[in-house]
Amino acid sequence: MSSTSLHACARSFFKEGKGILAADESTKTMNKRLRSIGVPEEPEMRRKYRQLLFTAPNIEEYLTGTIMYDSSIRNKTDDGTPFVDVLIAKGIIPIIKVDKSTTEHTGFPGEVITEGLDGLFERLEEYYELGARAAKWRAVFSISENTPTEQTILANSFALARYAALCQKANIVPMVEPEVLFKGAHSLQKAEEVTTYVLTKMFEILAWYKTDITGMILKTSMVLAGSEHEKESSPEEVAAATVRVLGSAVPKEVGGVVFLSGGQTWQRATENLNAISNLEPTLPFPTTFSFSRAIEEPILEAWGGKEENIENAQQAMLHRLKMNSLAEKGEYDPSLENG
Ligand code: 5MM
Repeated sequence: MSSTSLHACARSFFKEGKGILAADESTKTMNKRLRSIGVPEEPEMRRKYRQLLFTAPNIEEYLTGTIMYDSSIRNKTDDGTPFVDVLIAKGIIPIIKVDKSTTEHTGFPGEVITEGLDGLFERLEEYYELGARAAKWRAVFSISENTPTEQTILANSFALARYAALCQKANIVPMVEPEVLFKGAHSLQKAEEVTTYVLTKMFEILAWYKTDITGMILKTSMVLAGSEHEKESSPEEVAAATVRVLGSAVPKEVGGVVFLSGGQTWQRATENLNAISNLEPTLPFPTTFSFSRAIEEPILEAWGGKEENIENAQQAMLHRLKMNSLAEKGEYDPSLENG
């Protein structure tokens, strides 16, 4: 695919009032979610849960894409329809998680490195055939007195660059996700410094490695004080810091930027997204949401693994999507949560 087509494909994920659902939990993470609601950790329960999400009526009003895990992109509904066909029929573009998770970064205590490059091009070719038009790779950075180290930032950035180059060769838009963790006692200012540094380095390496910045999407953390910091950042503070970081560290020609929720409550994630959207016109690229936990927590709770709760769970999903859709337009008001 030409650079122009990759850019057009990246841009097609950004439509007013729409975002991306991150339903790409690995088996381990999905089992943790099922365990939290007392549901057996079985392949069939994971399939039923994904079926509930992908078949929920009217989600296409709020979604341009859904990130899937390897098992889901191959899975089917009760009547044998592949999940990807269900999504494509609704105009929702399948995105595939292609990293193979993180492992200890030897020599750098407390830090992790993302794996999954071996055989990646062949996997991407297969995913393209299965219907994926974008692929996601997540690197993780934690903030502490001594982290993230330069070595962890560089090693992860080189892996992100190689993955992005392979995606583009396979006509797939890379969604590069350098997540700076919310967990920790760091201040908002520290989060801003670290996120600016990580993004600047990563984009330097992506450019040096000759990847096409116009044909990729950045998936990033919002900039906020750590979960254990004495003071919770206000939406206005989060928005100002996030927009400053994006404005200074992200090349203006990038295809677009999406936000992860990172373990914030669903309400905070929506409020912060809303505040960011109000400042977004100052940025040279489009932005939207790509939440997992901040969309899925209320759905899992409403479902509880019971057949008779599916409709309620799908309504909970639609409600969260609608709230985030409003936030994407800067029109969210917490009073709408009950209305
Ligand atoms: C759904 O979680 C994704 C996969 O994580 P694991 O490999 O740990 O199972 C994750 O990459 C997700 O897409 C993003 O981090 C955004 O999720 P949140 O919950 O932060 O919005």
